[in-house]
Amino acid sequence: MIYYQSILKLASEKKKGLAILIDPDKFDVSEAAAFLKRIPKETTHLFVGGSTVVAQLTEGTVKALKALSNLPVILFPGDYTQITNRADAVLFLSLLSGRNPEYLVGQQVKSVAQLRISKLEIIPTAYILIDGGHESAVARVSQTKPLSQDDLETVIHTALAGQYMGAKLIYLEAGSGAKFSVQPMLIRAVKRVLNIPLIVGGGIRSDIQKQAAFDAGADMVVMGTVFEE
Ligand code: 1GP
Repeated sequence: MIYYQSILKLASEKKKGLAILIDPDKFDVSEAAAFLKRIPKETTHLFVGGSTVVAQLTEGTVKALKALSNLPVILFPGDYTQITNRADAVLFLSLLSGRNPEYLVGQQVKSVAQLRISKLEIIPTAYILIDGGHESAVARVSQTKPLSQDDLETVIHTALAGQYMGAKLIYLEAGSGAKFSVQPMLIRAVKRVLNIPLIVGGGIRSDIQKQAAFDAGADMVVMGTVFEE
């Protein structure tokens, strides 16, 4: 688990991870080199995935990124067709905020035929959708509702359920392009009860928002839309 260990190390040394999310649907591979020059120097990981991506696009995007960058490329798949052996690792997501069996375990079972013959590092991740003030693609595609930012208890219990079930990471997601990112108070409350790293993403567009998430206890922040634009 070298990629997971590197995230654990960041968290244990109180260093912060910054993942730039690349949605193959919105990414021009011929611009990959220019894109990589523009992302922040403190970037630690590249995440690749999206809610509605065509399979071949993921493969081409990962190939281009691996050729041009030494950063770890981690799949953040919207469904099992987005898995490609060319990446380094995969966040093995279970959408614990929802009650749609397809995204709790169905997609995971469908992914096994490919995963079991690949060298991808598999990182079990509890994925929790939080209301970001918009209709997110995750909610639309998964047909699930996000948890309210005000319902601290449910968010905390969902994150802990993930940890008790063996997740290695908790991902609080406000949804790509969220109007409101996950509030620092919520990040702080979740981080306080966890003993695994916490990833936060969705609607984080500025250094100030990013720093606020870090200060509240996020071990890694994910930013996508702001760099897509
Ligand atoms: C979405 O958390 C990520 O899955 C990133 O969101 O595109 O809003 O940065 P943004």
